[in-house]
Amino acid sequence: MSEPVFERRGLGDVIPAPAEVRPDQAVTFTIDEGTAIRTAPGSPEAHRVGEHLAAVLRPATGFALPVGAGDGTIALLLDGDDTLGDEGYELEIAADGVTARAAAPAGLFAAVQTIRQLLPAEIEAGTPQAGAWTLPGGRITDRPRFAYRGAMLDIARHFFGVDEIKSYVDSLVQFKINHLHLHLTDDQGWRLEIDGWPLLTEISGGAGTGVDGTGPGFLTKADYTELVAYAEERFVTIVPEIDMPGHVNAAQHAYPELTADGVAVPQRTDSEVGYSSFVAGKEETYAFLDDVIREVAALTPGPYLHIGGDEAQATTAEDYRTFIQRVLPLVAKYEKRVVGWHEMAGVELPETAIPQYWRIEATDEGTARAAANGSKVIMSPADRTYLDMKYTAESPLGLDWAGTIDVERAYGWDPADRLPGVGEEHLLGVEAPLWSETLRSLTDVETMTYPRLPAIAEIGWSPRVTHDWESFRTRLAAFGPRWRRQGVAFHASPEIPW
Ligand code: TNX
Repeated sequence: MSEPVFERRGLGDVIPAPAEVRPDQAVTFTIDEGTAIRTAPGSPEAHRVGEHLAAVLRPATGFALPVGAGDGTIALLLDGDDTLGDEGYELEIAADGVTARAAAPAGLFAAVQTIRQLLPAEIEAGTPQAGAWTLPGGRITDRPRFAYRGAMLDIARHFFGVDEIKSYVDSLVQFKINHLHLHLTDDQGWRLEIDGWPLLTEISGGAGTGVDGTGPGFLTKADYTELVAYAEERFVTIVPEIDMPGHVNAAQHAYPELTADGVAVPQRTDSEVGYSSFVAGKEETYAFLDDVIREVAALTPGPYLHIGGDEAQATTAEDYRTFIQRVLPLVAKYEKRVVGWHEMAGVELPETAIPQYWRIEATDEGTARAAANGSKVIMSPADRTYLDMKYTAESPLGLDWAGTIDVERAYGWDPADRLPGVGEEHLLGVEAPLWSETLRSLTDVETMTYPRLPAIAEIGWSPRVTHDWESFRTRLAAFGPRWRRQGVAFHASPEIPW
């Protein structure tokens, strides 16, 4: 009986599209039971990337795939050209072996994601499959357009635990996403344990604190630390957000000293926004925030701390300014770089501060001024990148205040053209936020994320010249069978030839 033949992949069948692809149709490389993975000698990180590749390949191939500095026909080397930057790589697939070269371990990790996608979809199976594990021959040279390619998960409106967030990281990294922004606090709930302020999580992380009174939950410091380490091993930086001065009902419910009159506010689990505010003129506010920011900074190895700043309709313009000007130095004191929703740019910012543009208007003066002053901007326009927007009017999950977003709409824009005064050189990158008012499970999260996140990931990584909807939708179709085997839920948008 002959073995079933797996469908072969083309060298360019990758999301995000690589910068340069030179196929060699005459050549293939086939992984077999004798294949070993050779990693750069003396680099524990390269070894870890090798182990990551082996862990991806072992279940479906059933091969041993040893990883070491000795022999091996799949080589992950750190002698790449400096022009590749931290995340770039060169991948050569020849008849006698596969060689990935990078200048830094993150580049090898990116190369591994490409290798994974170049194998037949059966590679995602959890048990051994019979067939030939053949890679298309040729050479890829690849590096990201933007340094920051993010996703955001709102664990305040609905809590998602350590295992769910790890699983989310696992699916995101396949598209070379390198930041996960965690929206940790909001009006409904406070989801990160803070020493000295235990009621934040005891009360506002307790039962019934999700939207509409759904489940409890918060991350202990140990949980958060475990997540940060898990993400870091996959070259993902966690960006923690403590939203302020609005979106603070949960904090003011737990601690009455944070309200204007010292009386605790009632718990709220509805989806309204813009009704709560820290008190800009009260010293208790800043004593509290000094503790919170110090702790979050201490738990977070990444450079960023997100202070929210959005929808502060319950804060006067003067108080907003006072408040932001008091908080900026606190973040600096604990050696983090401020990220904030772009409303923050209504206040004069240091050039290290990063506004994240989220609205749907065609212009924003504050963001443009900040960019002119040297700030880098993260682009998350709600009408393109918001993963919580419905795909169509019929979508059972999601909201529609920014319109509906099908895959073509998520793909059909460019961050350098989005806001006057904010061009390519002003951009740190792009992020796709997922707010969780209507979500209840990891399946819901995945259904809203896939297949739109790959569109945002490609916009963030691939050179503009590669942007092509027809090519993208064909490449995207290949993920249907992969996600099914991985157990990742997705919305089977009719625009895609699955
Ligand atoms: C706006 S986007 C918000 C969130 C909501 C979201 C729902 C932003 C910075 N604030 O509070 O969850 O819309 O789409």
